[in-house]
Amino acid sequence: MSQHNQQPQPIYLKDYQVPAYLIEHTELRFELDEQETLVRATLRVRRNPACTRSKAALELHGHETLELCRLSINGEILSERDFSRNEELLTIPSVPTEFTLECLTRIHPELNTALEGLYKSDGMFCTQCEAEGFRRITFYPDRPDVMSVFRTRVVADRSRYPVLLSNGNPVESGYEDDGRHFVTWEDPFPKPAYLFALVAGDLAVLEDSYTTASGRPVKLQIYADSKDLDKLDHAMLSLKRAMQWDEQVYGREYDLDIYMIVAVDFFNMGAMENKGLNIFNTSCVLASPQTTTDAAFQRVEGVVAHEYFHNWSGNRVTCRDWFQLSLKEGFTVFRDAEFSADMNSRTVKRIEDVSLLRTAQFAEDAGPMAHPVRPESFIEISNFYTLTVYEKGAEVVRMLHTLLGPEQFRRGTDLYFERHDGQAVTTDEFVQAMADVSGRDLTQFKRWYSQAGTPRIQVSDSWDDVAGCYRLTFRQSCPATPGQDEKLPFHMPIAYGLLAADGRELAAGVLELTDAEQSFSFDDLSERPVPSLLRGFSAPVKLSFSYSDEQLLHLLRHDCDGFNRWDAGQRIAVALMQSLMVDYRSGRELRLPESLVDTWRSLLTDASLDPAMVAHLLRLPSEAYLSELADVIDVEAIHEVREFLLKALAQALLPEWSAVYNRSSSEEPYAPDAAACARRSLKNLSLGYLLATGEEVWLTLAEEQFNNADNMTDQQAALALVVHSGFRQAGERLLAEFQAQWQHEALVMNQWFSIQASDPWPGALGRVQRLQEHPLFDARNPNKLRSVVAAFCGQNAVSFHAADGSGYAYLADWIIQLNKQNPQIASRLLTPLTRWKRYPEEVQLLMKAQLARILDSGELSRDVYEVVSKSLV
Ligand code: 0A1
Ligand code: ZN
Repeated sequence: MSQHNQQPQPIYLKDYQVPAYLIEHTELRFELDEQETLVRATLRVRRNPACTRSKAALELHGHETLELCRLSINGEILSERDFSRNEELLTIPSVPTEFTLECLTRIHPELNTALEGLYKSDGMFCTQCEAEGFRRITFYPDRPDVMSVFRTRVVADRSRYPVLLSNGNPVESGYEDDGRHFVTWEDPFPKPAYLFALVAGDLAVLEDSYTTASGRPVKLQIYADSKDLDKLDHAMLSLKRAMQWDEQVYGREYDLDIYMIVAVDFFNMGAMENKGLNIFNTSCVLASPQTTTDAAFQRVEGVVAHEYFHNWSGNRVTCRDWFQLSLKEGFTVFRDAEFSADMNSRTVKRIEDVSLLRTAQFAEDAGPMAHPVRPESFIEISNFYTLTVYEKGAEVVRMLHTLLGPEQFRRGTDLYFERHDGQAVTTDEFVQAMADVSGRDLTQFKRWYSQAGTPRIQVSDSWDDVAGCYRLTFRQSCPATPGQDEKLPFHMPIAYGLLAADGRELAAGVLELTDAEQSFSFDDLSERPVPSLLRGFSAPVKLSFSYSDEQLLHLLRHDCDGFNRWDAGQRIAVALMQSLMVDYRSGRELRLPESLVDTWRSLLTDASLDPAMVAHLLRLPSEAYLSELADVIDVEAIHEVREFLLKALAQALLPEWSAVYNRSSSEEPYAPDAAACARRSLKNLSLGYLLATGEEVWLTLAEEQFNNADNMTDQQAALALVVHSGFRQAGERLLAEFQAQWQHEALVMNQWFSIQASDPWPGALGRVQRLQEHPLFDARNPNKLRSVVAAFCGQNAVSFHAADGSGYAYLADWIIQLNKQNPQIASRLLTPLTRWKRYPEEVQLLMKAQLARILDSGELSRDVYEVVSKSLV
């Protein structure tokens, strides 16, 4: 903890220096014990020949909670005079050029509520070392450009911890005294400390095997609590698919004899790619039709693949420093998105990813924590595991893929992996590999890594009837972001098509924007076309073009780019909702235009359309997206207008919704394939509209679905829709039944919490406070906090933004409590408060007052201090 009168200082990319010492070999011995774990580290240290600083001291990172028991160099014990220690570093001023350092430390896993370093999750020991957790285990150069071979012996009580795991291959096992046993693991691949992992527990395992393209057998193991052994098949299947996909699409094989995944219940994030031993939040690995929704099934598939892909994009080639985080994360998100697109529907995956980007990432880019994909400075690196680094970073890689084309892109990744295998590098090296294979100058393109903010593209067109010439003019700009007032133009691909009146495509391709203003002409056209711009969302920008309603309808009907068809529908709905918001604010009666009803009717009744696509086309833009688009966010108007439209469309198209519901209800038993998921998605969308009418018949239908469902997607959808549609008594009844049925399934109960926390019915804050008293709520478990606190503050806008400011005070209370207990979670939960500038002035005051209260609440962690202080600027 750092007091804010001695404010934590930022670290700058420009100050990077190569490490003065390298660790050739790391030998660890853990004697695990809840209260007092002993860690003996034996490091073979050598001066770095690349370091030009003479007389550099040896600097080892060490968290303030580490208890140093003994420190020796080449067997000589060091006295207190030989080294110094502060809150972060242990410094030994004078050391030989090559030596063995031995360090004995004592740590306290059971007191570790931050869930970084070594901690206990229920009855097991596990670790989380990215980004800077290893320094909570032992003194070490905890930076990703120090890569070492590890040999780890884990010693623990045999009966309570029969399974002992670490990275690499098991090489030795046996018994020690007092009923303890040990296993020794050796990882032949040099790695940074952030990829170290250890697990000890009484775990069940699902085993399988995979033979790589070159014929090497790999043992696959997924470990979990024995009660969850029946929920591991989907993760195993996903893992094998991911292994095969990476061989086929990137030519990358797995490199160890064993690949292990462990499911833990207490975890700050989704999962972690530790070499050969991934550790997963249970929410990202467990799946069964009875307990898991379709969306969660897909998330498991995506996260399993993501962590597997890191073995090359992250582990074999890693980051030089944490400013380069997107080198591994942006690239790996791009890889997992393409994998999911290949396994399921490409268009649907793109729609989902762009929706997230345009709501949450665009909001981040417009907020006080806006930063480039490669940040220039940070106070706490944990605050930079962001949508910008991950999702926008993936968009940057996608743009390279679009600009170079798939073949050149693949040659670029081959060169990158080959050139840098075993190294810790920067995003420049990644782009250089792409430049080298393509012969292109990507200097301007690199601005995507250094400039923050979402570019705006204004497009206008003109038509010369006589010459048959159509002209598109693009103007690009980018708003100022913290520390960056002026932006230079970006280099970006604009995928496009030109459509004739009968829907034919007159031209299509990719335009490359490089200038602030740029025009493109298309000659010899027989008619003035309708432009389909930014197909597939080919660049992460806000593009505006003054489309007429007719043009948008034309795109909605005829565009061969599925993403842009959906986007045309979104543009129609957004424009309507924005004009209804004006009516709402001036007290005018809200009306549903007949033209929209006709369009929707034609989509609903066209049985030839892909149900997944229809489900997305007919889902109204979310409150979060409308908020992101607003100049000043009017939470109430957004909510009321969306509710109005939902009800009006429900009434106007009642027979159609009912027919679609029946058409998409299947007698067939549950299957998790893409077609069945799409059908369920459309069915549950229809159910939502039917319930929006408020009529009892549809409530009966929903209750039937709830009672008879053979899968969690249908049961949970029915529950959430009944609860959120204002059927209070029925909602209570179903919630009670659901609880009785699922109280022993933690992940299902998280959904039960979250459905209630996001229920906008008046009195939400009181209900949420009561939920926190529930015996299954546990404030130390991040999944529970996300289900209750984050769901209330992030998915229940009308309640969180209650006019009396009670929602803001509630969140601030949590932040103050969690600041000490789990700084990473505290800082993440804080996000909604940081967006105060987007609201009307009186709201701003209330939000800022709570941020100030947090700042004044005493000792703040670096995590919380950074976000609060930057938000108040
Ligand atoms: N590298 C992981 C993300 C991750 C980062 C930090 C963590 O603990 C604080 C945990 C996981 C990934 O991209 O999946
Ligand atoms: Zn990752």
